Amino acid sequence: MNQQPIDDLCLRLADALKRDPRGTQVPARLAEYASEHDDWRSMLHFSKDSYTRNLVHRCGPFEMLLLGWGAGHESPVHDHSGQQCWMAVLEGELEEVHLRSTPEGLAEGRSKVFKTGEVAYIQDEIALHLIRPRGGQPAVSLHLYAKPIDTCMTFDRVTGKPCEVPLSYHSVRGVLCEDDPADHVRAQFA
Ligand code: CSS
Ligand code: FE2
Repeated sequence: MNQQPIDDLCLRLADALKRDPRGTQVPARLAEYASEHDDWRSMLHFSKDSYTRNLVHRCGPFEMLLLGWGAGHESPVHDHSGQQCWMAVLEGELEEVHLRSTPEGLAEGRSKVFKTGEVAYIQDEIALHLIRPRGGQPAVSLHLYAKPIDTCMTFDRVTGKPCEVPLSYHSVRGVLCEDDPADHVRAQFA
């Protein structure tokens, strides 16, 4: 495998998380990568149907994904399975809306726009959230989940009803997953 800047980033992040599991250095590393590199383009796919989850790297402590957002796409309201999530915007602008679950349904909190090069952070104690691209334009984001997340809870926008959903990959290292994504993960990272 050729060592690309994004692979170098993964090595640095693995080292940073080993030294400090809270990931104090992660936002700076992600922002630096976002401003200097675009080798991620070879591992990104879009879909007209929904945002895509493209796996870059997976190991015990974390997974790194590229998310491709088409204009008008939106994530469900979701949690992060008790894990930490950093999101760096690589292209375009993304809006993050915080929400919390109440007995009466979902309550909306603050909304914030993240521009190219900016980094967002969330974990379950902060809020649930939803993500969507802004300005009628597509966007691309780089996500770090520590540890990897295979399922999450989604919440119905109207009733607030929770539902556990499996999370799958649209592609792994640029190769589309037409069959079982787990086979691609095993082939690349086992
Ligand atoms: N958590 C969502 C994206 S928004 S952080 C996901 O991984 O699909
Ligand atoms: Fe999220």
